[in-house]
Amino acid sequence: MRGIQWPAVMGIVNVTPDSFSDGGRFLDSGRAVEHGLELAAAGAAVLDVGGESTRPGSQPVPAEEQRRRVVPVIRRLAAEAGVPVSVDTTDASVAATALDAGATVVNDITAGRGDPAMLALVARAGAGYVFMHMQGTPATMQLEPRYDDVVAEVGAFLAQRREAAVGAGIPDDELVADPGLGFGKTVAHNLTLLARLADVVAAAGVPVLVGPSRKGFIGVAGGPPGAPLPVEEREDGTLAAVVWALDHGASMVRVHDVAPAAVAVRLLSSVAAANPADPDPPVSWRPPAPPAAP
Ligand code: PMM
Repeated sequence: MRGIQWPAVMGIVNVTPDSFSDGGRFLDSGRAVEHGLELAAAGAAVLDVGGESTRPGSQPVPAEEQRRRVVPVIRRLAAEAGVPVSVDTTDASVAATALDAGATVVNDITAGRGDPAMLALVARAGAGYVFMHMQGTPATMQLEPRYDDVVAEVGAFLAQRREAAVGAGIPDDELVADPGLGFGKTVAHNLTLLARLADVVAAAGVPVLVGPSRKGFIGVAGGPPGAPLPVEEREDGTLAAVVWALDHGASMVRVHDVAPAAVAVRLLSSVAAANPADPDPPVSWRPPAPPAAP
């Protein structure tokens, strides 16, 4: 994803009636635009606009309806927000219209498996591409998630989808990989992926995005035993997960509440800069490698 300074915060703009934490709040396009502008002012480096809820049990939203929701919002945010706009969709026809309206990044939770036209479209458009791991589909993914080794399987999947994306013509520097917290994973799977995030980053081979914001495992792991926090009380836990992820190699975090995450990015970047001799700095803060000699 070119032109992004790492690590970066992706701000979530859900133009949906039913997303799990903010469904219905920004369905009106004027309110969604206002919200996106606020997130950009709070420090979002990218605004991710979606018109389809992917909460567990949700059903696909027809492309026409997704377009109706996201295109006016993307058009205005691309013109006014001063930061890149991404479209959160698995449908290449929605992505194409969004790119025409000014989006420059596609966030695809199926990593190109949902629509065979997606990778070629992104390559042709020269857009950035976030590709995510998901076991199953949103309709079924939380019924019985199973892995022998969640870190190895998610890492291998991301490496394989990176190859598919590069093979389709998307260059490595446009790619961002995402282990897909909450997408076909138990609480234990999500915690293991965070605990061993450095292994996921190493397997992916491109910058990694982590999206813990307000998800169920934050409520379970962050609440008292047996009393998970409700969705409106998961902001502190989200920030804790953001700090952990940034300190273990994440290059981007996707959040609803941008301001605290932006503070975390600045603070941790300052801490890392205070020890330039650190032999093992977080991956995302390593200076870019110098260009190879001709
Ligand atoms: N989570 C949601 C939606 N889209 N995209 C990526 N790349 N990573 C995520 O973790 C992710 C996503 C679900 O959360 P939301 O409905 O609040 O946006």
